[in-house]
Amino acid sequence: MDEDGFVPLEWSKLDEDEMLRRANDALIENQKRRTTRHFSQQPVPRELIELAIQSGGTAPNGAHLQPWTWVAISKSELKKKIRDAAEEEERKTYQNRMPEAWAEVLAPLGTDAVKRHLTDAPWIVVLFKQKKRIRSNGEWGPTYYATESCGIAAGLFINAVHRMGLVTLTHTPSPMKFLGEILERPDHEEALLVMPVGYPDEAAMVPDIHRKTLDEIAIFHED
Ligand code: IYR
Repeated sequence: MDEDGFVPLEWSKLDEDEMLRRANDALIENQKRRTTRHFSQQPVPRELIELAIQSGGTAPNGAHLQPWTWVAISKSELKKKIRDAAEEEERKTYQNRMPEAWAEVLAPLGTDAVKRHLTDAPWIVVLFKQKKRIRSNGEWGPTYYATESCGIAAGLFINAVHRMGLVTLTHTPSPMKFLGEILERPDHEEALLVMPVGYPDEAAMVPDIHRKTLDEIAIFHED
């Protein structure tokens, strides 16, 4: 291939033993990741957050429009404002808006309307999805598969945070409109996820839950 705008793929072959070793290592490492609600207030250098965001930004995404904006907040006053607004919405959700079918599956996870992690964690990263973008002709155009793209990006971000020895929690206050208002994001950006990042508290706890087995999550069709 010698088409304009293309460069050779940088790729090197691994032998099968090495592939298996790496696949196992990745699984073992990923199995250690847990979501905790208990964060230490110990500071985390901005550089680590920058690196995690850059990992998130490597995600495959619709038409390579990279339809995400990551807002990283360590400013205490702003974290408090976000916590207050999130708790106000969440109180309504937990008290009035949450159907029984939802409450029953959340109960074992110990979630509630108190969002201490939003002020305990040294950083909160809010991921916004860009619903529109400026075309090369200067007009507004749509983005494509922006939700899927941001979902993949969040996964890579979460993985990067885990690999650097920190913890995060995917918090989804609902509705999330207040985040765009507080963080002064334009209307074409929609908040998708709030991810506090930091060290776990020394006494951090996690629910005693288990992941589904391969047989429970996968179906293979082979020759
Ligand atoms: N958004 C609420 C409720 C919540 C919903 C699900 I689905 C969870 O897995 C966890 C919590 C909250 O953040 O508490």
